[in-house]
Amino acid sequence: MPTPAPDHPSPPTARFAPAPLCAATPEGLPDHPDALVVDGRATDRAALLAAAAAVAQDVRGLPAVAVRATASLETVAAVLGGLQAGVPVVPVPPDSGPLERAHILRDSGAAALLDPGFGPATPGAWADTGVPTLPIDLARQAGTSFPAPASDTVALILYTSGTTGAPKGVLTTHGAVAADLDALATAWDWSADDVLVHGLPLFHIHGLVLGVLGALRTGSRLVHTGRPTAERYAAAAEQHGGSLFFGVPTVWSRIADEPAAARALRGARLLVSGSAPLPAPVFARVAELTGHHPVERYGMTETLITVSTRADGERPPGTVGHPLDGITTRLAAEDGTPVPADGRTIGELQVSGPTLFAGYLNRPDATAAALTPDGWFRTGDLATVDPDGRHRIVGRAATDLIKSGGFRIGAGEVEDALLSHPAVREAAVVGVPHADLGQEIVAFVVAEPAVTDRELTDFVAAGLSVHKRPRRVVRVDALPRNALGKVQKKQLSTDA
Ligand code: MLC
Ligand code: AMP
Repeated sequence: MPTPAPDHPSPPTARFAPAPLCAATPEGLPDHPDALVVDGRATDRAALLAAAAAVAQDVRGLPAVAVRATASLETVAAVLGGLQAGVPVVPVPPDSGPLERAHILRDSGAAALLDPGFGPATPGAWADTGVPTLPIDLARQAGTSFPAPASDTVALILYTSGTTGAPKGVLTTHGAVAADLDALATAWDWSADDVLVHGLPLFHIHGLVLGVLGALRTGSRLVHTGRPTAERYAAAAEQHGGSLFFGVPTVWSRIADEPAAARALRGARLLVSGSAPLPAPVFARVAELTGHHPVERYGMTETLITVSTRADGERPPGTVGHPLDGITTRLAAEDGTPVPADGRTIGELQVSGPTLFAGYLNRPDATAAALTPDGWFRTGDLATVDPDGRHRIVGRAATDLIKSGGFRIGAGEVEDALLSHPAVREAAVVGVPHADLGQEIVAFVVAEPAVTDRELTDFVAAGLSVHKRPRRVVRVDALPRNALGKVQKKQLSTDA
């Protein structure tokens, strides 16, 4: 393994009092014509705030508002508008198919859908949903200011997969987001001097909470590259002076495969990886090409980011560092008893602190199951903690939660989608280790021979969303089952 270059010291930072989530500018921070650049379009903060205020006027008083969350300035204005109005925002993946979006819209109780593509001459992309569609027009600006919502007001309802069933809505409050962003700003020395670059989707916490609300709260400029490609990250470094780069491990792996693009990040201040484990070889290659040890941080939709290495600390590969300010962690054995922090003994990571969710919407059963009797969140991730407090994530307790390209996918949800195809009699979905995606979704099916693999993957992509599609389909005559009829996934082999 090549020797990574030394970590870079952090420069002095321009810290302003953090902006409330609903404001786009920390007090006293000068505006900038390119404060936010999303997929090549730029805005200053004042114009963004005024466009968001116009959205806020439209949605004020609604129980929740959905956003077709394309990677666009309109999505940013829509989310900010909902936050200003104190209305829970439900970001919906723009590629979500009818099954998934119908569930999200129904379950969240969204009374309107903000659609970046909707206008006088263009029908909304999802006019069929039965939820009234509203436009997001950046040219429509309002000067209204709204009182900052209380910290226990729900800011976002983010849908995330469990092992079975449809995705659950995670209730995330203004206070939780603010606490997390402030703790991250401290850990990463993240300030108004930074230019944040990423191209992650705007419907999960990585791209939206950290990648948009984080930039607004700290006052750093944001360059969203539309897509998270190596070339676009390199271009953002060169054209915009990007200093802070976010990516999931798949993005860092692809950057490591493009040496010229990777070298363009040498002038950055901090590279951050998260949402899935960063393989040690990718860490080493990124370090060699860019001169930076990536920061690795760990989190979940339900807890936000809770553990991270730091800008001013060591960043050895394979560790996610220490709990953020305000967060406490512990390891528990299967029977709930404490596991020693000896760097060797594996336990389930449990977390506590101000960044935790306020529960799953409409799912008190699932909320209760996710919490211990004394109120800690059971992450379901297996970890070790060494005597110095360094955390290492070593796996997941449930094999039916798949992480592919940084997306969390429930095996059960994909199986249900496959089983709704008339040619499929049985289906079992697993995550198989994959060099680029971390895990690849593989579907074992008992199906009519006439249906093609492509038809089945397209069926899932169209009904759920593109990233939930199996990348491989394996035909079997029958699924291996135990005496009780339960599928034995460990016996499924992709070797053939
Ligand atoms: C392929 N495509 C299809 C298709 N097959 N379209 C329709 N039907 C099919 N059957 C199209 C797609 O629409 C897309 O088109 C193109 O093919 C590429 O899609 P892909 O192959 O799925 O993309 P891929 O290259 O694999 O994406 C890699 C990636 C992506 C890294 C860019 O996985 C990604 O964005 N990951 C980020 C996930 C993330 O943000 N997770 C954070 C969760 S929060 P087109 O036209 O669009 O190219 C979290 C907590 C924490 O985890 O700690 O952060
Ligand atoms: P999500 O709910 O999409 O937010 O996914 C959360 C899951 O991503 C966690 O439970 C972990 O399994 C995984 N994860 C996030 N960050 C890391 C990391 N740095 N290392 C390993 N796994 C991670």
